[in-house]
Amino acid sequence: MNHRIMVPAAALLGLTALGCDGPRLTEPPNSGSLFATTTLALPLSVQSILDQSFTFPANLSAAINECCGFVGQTYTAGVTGTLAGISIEVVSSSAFPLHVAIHTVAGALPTDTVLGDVTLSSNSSALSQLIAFPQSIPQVAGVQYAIVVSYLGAPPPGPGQGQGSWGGATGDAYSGGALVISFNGGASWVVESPDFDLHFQTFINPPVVAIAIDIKPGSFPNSINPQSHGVIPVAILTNDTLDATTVDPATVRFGATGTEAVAAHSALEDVDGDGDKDMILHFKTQDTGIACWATSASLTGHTVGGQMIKGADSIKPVGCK
Ligand SMILES: [Ca+2]
Ligand SMILES: [Ca+2]
Ligand SMILES: [Ca+2]
Repeated sequence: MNHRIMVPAAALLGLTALGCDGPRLTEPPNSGSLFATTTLALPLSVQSILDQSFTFPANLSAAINECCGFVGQTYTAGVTGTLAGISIEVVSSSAFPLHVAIHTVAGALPTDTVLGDVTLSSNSSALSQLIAFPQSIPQVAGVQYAIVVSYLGAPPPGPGQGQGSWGGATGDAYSGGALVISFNGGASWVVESPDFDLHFQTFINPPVVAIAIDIKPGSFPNSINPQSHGVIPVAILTNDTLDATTVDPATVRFGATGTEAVAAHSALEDVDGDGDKDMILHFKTQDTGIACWATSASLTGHTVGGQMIKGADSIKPVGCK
């Protein structure tokens, strides 16, 4: 088989011309025109988790804009949530910016449905850089998606028109997807070889499950003196959407926004008397950031399985001067 875009990585770093049949329509762009310092490295939010990751071994690269203007890698989401971002391994000396899109996949090939896309301020991107998208991109565990790259404004693809290369490996080292290429601007796609995969990572923000909490169980209104040096008891109630015994108490925060106080103490008991165990936690009032004008307080955390949870309850500040 003639592998049209794959060459050993060492050779590809110099954008060695590859066996393409397309006409060479224009001269290569001025490689002296470099982009400003890339600014796409963004901090991941604390809740983001690394989902799919294929970064090793490295023995192949795919030339972008050589045979094909569009090069992609499909992947299978491992967890459900929204895409916090991706990373890819593309090196380039192109004068054109790299465009990155997430497509849906049908029959192992990208469709023309773009869930989100972004044009980088750079011609390249490293695995250490998070590429975030302005759109909220849903990810469903077990479903395939595709990362598709191209060079915006580059001359038509053809021999010598390679603008960059995306590192990867042979041997089907990533089983959840494959390298895909399009010879016709994304109108149709082919899997170059089921053995070929390109390096990438995906990061997911898990969905947050709304939970029921009861500040000061057994009493209402939930009077809190923000100047108190005592503790506030808060119950996480077990219901149809949450087994409170699965909450990791070390991850729980409570206060004005739900990010403030860590629990000074936690225990499992049937707080509301409905026969199932709930979690009762105590928080130092002075750690909660609750102000005299507050009308509610929030609790966040996650289960031992990584599920994010969030709940709120009303409060009535007292003792304020
Ligand atoms: Ca594969
Ligand atoms: Ca209460
Ligand atoms: Ca209960």
